[in-house]
Amino acid sequence: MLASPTREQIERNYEAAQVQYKALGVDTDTALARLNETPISLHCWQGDDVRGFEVKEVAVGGGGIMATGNYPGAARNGDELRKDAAKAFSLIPGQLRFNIHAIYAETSGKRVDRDLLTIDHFSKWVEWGKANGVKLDFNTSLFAHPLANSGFTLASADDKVRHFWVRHAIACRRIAEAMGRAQRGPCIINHWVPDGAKDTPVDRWSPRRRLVKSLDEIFAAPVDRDFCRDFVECKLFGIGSEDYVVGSHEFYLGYGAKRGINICLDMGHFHPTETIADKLSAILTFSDSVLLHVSRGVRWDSDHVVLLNDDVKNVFHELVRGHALGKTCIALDFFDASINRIGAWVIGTRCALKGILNALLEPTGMLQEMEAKGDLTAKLAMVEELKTLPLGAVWDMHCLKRDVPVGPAWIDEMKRYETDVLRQR
Ligand code: RNT
Ligand code: ZN
Repeated sequence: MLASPTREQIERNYEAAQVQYKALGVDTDTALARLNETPISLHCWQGDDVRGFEVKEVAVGGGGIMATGNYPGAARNGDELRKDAAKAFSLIPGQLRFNIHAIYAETSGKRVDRDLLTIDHFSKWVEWGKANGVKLDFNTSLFAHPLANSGFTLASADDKVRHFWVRHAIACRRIAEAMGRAQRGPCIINHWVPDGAKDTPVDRWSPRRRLVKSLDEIFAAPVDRDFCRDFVECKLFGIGSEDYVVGSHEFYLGYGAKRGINICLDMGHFHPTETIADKLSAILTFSDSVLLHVSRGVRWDSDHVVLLNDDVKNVFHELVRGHALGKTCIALDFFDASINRIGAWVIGTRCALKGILNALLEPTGMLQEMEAKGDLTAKLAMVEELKTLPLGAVWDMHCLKRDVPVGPAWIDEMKRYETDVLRQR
């Protein structure tokens, strides 16, 4: 058993922390209330290594993304995935949403191609969401399909291929709209398109023109945007698209600005030393909303489990400092098949939440005043002093209040579930 603090210790530590933060003008209770109002969307694809439940004649991979590892216990169907997600949810405090990819349709053993998917194929997800008070988000799946093998989907020069994927994306928007109606609130739908080339394409222009055409066709389909809220996600490179990705950052920034579609920023989709924190104030000066894929790039991979690192802290600092938390849809995007998959969800989500809390506990007004007065030394010194304040004591109180394990106690619960459920699969 991993030792966790007792209730008395948690309360005592919280009271001491409260005094320390109060001295800086920060109210810890207010910070916790705001944290609790901030939803995070957990990605279904961590539970089964982005495999999905499609009935296929042959397994097809690709699309520039890949989960590596063979840790036992991946979910094999919707019931297992829902059960695993519920276990993860029980170990994470706060309002959680669940983010479904189109390949997680449940078609009762029938082969239904992606352009023919409807809300009926997601009825189990909708029922589960309703029964558990979990709102759903959605994604088009333009990979791991014979018509994606060429490396081009919506930007394909083959009209048959391009039309197929346009029909798929429109079908997905209708599904998102129906999910939104069922949950009486928006369903966030993300459009990520893997199209690109491995090496030195000499025509970078035509695929981009075709992607514009496809996106225009997709967004022209009438859906109620109160329920279906679209975002487009850029990328710098993928496996097999190292040299060129059609939907690059500049492409979607331009497309979004011109067409009034908001963009998704994945933290792993930029140059290794480029971070998204500085992009938020620029983008949100012009857009009313942004979707975040909280992720962690490591060298060539963009999808390691999220940790409480400076990148995560800085993203949430920017959002809180800019009063932009409410304009931001926060989702997670990573997949690691080399560790317990529930553990991956819980580590990543708890770290993202700690990142938000860390930002909410900042005496931003005080720092901004120092900066405005030109006292840059004091500002820098304060920024560093703040780093060792007792964030953990406030976080523990949050877990206690929300009735989820405090400290490392969740690791024991995860292990128990692994023995009882995952290793029996
Ligand atoms: C891929 C994108 C995309 C996917 C998911 C599965 O590079 O980040 O968001 O990870 O849609
Ligand atoms: Zn992503």
